[in-house]
Amino acid sequence: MTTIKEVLEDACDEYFLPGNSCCAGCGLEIALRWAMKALGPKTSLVAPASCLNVVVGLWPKTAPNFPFLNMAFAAGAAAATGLDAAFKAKAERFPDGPWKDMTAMTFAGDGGTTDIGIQGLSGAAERNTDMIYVCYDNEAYMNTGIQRSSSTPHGAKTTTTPFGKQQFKKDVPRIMEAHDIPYVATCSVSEPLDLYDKFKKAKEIKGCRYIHILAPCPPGWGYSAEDTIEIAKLAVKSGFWVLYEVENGVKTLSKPSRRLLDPDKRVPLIEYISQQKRFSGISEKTLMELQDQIDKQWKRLEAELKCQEQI
Ligand SMILES: Cc1ncc(C[n+]2csc(CCOP(=O)(O)OP(=O)(O)O)c2C)c(N)n1
Ligand code: SF4
Ligand SMILES: [Mg+2]
Repeated sequence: MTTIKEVLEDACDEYFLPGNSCCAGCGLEIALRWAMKALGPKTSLVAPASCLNVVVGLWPKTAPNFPFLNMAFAAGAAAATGLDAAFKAKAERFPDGPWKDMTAMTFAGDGGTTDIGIQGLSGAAERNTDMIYVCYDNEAYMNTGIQRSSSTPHGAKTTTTPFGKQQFKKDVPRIMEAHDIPYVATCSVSEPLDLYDKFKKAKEIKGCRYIHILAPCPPGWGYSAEDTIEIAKLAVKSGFWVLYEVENGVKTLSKPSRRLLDPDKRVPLIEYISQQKRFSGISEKTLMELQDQIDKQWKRLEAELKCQEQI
């Protein structure tokens, strides 16, 4: 894994600039800052309707120091498809122009990915469009006042699930895996070096790449801004959020999650849940259902990894 010293030497430039209007402790900001450090300025970003459109601010004081395109809510993947086609056509026509080796990337929220954007995303994946699609997952529609999305976890309160969400979180990385695209990865903002390495790797791969980042949101989840990293760490350590990569169909657990195949190594889920107001008053029954779902996800992972070894 890249070390922090190497990042400071090789990627000290900042592309998502400070002074933006993210809330203090915003997971999205950390995710984008580190992703851009890995990708560099020859990246053109598509942002469907989300907090990201707003936090970048107004020209001439905008935070992104790279090409940035605000897009309609459902059109994230379609817009990156168009950008990629345009870059390739321009690069062929003007070989000395700036379009060669541009990366088209969508950076969408969970609402823009797991709900309204999934049709366009699935289409782009089926075509193996040469782009990176990122979902920063704060587990609700934060920009419009904390409404539930299909990525909101079971038991979490939002303004549209005031007694806790009944359904379970949709597993979109697994859906993307089923598209047989060259690269799928999950990340957490609490593991920035892991995130950095995954984006570096994704940059070198051709075809459709999908990266799903857990990006906690202090006002939406109900915790203090200074606790973002701790909360994101607990999501990983409790086994709630698994870090892995799938490269050409081969799945590997990433280092922070590897030892958690042993259930005794996972910290109790309640340590993660109890720090967030959105889970306040959660019943024993709901907590057990959530735990069951997490255990099931690990059992399935274990079976998949064993099956791979046998092939
Ligand atoms: C078609 C359409 N419906 C609704 C909206 C209003 N809207 C803007 S941002 C947003 C929430 C986006 O949620 P998510 O993708 O999770 O990003 P986040 O706000 O959490 O960063 C909504 C509903 C819109 N812009 N377009
Ligand atoms: S509401 Fe949440 S995701 Fe949006 S800017 Fe604030 S912390 Fe970030
Ligand atoms: Mg969201």
